[in-house]
Amino acid sequence: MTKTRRLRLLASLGGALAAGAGLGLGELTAALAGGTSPVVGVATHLVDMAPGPAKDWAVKNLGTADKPILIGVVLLGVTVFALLGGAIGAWKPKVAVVMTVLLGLLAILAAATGRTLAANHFVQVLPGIVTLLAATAGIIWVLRALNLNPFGGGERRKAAVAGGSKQHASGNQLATGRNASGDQLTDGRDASGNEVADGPDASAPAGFDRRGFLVTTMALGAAGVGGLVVSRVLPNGVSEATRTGIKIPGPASRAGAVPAGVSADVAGASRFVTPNKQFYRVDTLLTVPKIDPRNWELRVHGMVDHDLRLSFADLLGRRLIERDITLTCVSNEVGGPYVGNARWIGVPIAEILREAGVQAGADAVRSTSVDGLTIGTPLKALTDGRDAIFAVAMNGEPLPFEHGFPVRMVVPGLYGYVSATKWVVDIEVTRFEDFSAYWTDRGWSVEAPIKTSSRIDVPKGFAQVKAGPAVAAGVAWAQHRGITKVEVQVDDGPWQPAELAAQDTIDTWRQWTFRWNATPGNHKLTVRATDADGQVQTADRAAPRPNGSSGLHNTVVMVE
Ligand SMILES: Nc1nc2c(c(=O)[nH]1)N[C@H]1C(S)=C(S)[C@@H](COP(=O)(O)O)O[C@H]1N2
Ligand SMILES: [Mo]
Repeated sequence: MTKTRRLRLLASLGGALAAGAGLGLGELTAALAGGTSPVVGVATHLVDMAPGPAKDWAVKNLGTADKPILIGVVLLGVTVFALLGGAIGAWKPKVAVVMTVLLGLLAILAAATGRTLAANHFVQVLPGIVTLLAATAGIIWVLRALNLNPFGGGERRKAAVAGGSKQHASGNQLATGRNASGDQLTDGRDASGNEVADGPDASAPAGFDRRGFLVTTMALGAAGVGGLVVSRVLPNGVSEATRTGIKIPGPASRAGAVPAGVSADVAGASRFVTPNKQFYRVDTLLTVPKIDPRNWELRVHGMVDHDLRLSFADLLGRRLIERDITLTCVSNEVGGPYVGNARWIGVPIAEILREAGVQAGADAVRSTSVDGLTIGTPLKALTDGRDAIFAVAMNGEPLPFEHGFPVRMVVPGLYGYVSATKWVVDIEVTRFEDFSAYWTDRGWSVEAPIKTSSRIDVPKGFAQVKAGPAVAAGVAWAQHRGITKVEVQVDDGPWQPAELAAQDTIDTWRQWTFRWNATPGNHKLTVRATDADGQVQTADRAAPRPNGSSGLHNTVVMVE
C-alpha cells in the first residue's frame, strides 16, 4: 500500500470515528437533557420531505419496518459522508473540518426546523450542538495525529513539518517493531516531495504519531459507542410498569356484550377483536413517545367560549364510555392489513367541546400530537352523536405506547389520518379554511369517510384446497353505517350471499363465511360488501391516495 493510500485510509477511518463520536455524544445529550436526537431529527425530516409516492410505497411495502430502515439509511449516509470527508482530509485537511461542521449544522438545522414542539428551543438543538462540537474536535484531533494540520498556515506548516521530522524518528522506532510498513510510510513521505509542491494543503508532513492516532481513534470510538449505549439504556420517558400500573376507572357506559357468533369460526380468519400486539400501527414517529401522564395536559382552545386545560386525572374523573370501534388506515390497499378492531374506553369529545362552548362558524377541530403532527377533523363528526372519544384504554389496558398513550382520539367512520390523533395534547376549534394539516399538506383529502370494503382472509392467495365442500372467510367494514350484506363470486359466476356473523355495532367490522363446492382447477374468489345505506362496494379500482382505496379483493385458489 502506498503511503498516500494508507494515509487516506487512516484519515477516512478517523473521519468516520469523529462523526460517530459526535453522534454518540449527541444521542447521549438527547437522552439526558431532551431535545432532538440528531439521527432521528434528520430521519424525521426525510419522512416529512419524502414525496407522496415514496411514502406510500414505504407504508405499503415496508410497514413498520420502514422506521429502522430509515434510521439505517441516515446512519449509512453519515458514515459514507464522514469516510469521504476523512479521505479528502488526507489531501485537504481543511475540507474535512468543513464537511464535519456541515454534518453538525445539519443536525442542528433538523432539530430547529423539526415539527417537535419544545418549550425550550435551546434544549431542542442542544444535542445537535454537542454533535457539531464533538465531531469537529474529533476530526481536528484525528488530522493532527496524522500530522495533517487543518489550520496549517505558513508558520504552522513549518512547525508541522518540523514536528514531522521529530515523528520521523518515532516512526522509525515503531518501524523496528513493525518492519517494512513503517519504513514504507516514511519513505513514501520523502518521495512525495512533489505533492508538497502541489499546493498548501498537499503538504503531508513526514511521519505521523502512530500512538497518538491510535489513542485518538480509540477515544473517539469509545465516545461514540459509549454515548450510544448509555443513551439507549437510560430510561426514556415512563416505564412499561407505570403504564400498565394505571388504573382506568370503570366506564359509566359499558359496551354491549359482544354477541355470540361475531366470529367467523374458520382457522385463519381475523379475530373479531384484534389483540393490541397485532394491531396495525401507522404513524410518522421514529421513536415512540413515552409521555408521563402526570405531565400530560390537553389544551382546548380556538373558537370556544372558554379555554380548557385538562390533566390526565381530570380526564379519568369524567364520564367514561366503553365502545367497540374498528379503525382503518387510508393507506390500506384493497385486501390490505391496515384495519383492526378494539374495545376502547374514553371520554366523549362532544362533552368536552360542549363544556368549552363551540362558537358559531367553526367547522373543524385541529388536533396536535406531542410531536407536532396535526390532524383536521370535521367538527360535525365529533358532535353528531357518534361515539367520538378521547380514548385512554384499548382492549382492557391503558393505551399501549405505540397506540397513543396516554390519550388518543378515536372517531367511528373516519380514516385514522383525519381523526385518530395519537399522543394528542392540543385541540383547536377552527375552520378548515384557516389551516391545513400534516397529511392534507401531502396530497391527501381534507375529509375522508371510510369506504365500504371487504377482505378475504382465507383461503390465502394460491392456497391449495381439496376438492369438495370448502369454506372462505373474511371481514367487511363500513364504520358508522354498518354492513348488511357480503357476497362472493366464484370465477365469473353469479354473486352469492355469504353468511354474516352477528353484528356487534355499526362502528365495527363484520365477519363473513362462504361455503362452496370446490371443483378441481384454479378458481378465483371475489368478495363485495353492501353497507346499511344500500351502497354496494364499488368494483372501480382506486389507489389509496387521495382518500382511500377501492375495488374488489379477490384471491386465486388451486383446487386438487
Ligand atoms: N400522532 C399521530 N397520530 C396518528 C398518526 C400519526 O402519524 N401521528 N397516524 C394516523 C393514522 S394515518 C392512522 S391510520 C392511525 C393509526 O392508529 P394505530 O397506529 O393505533 O393503528 O393513527 C393516526 N394517528
Ligand atoms: Mo392512516
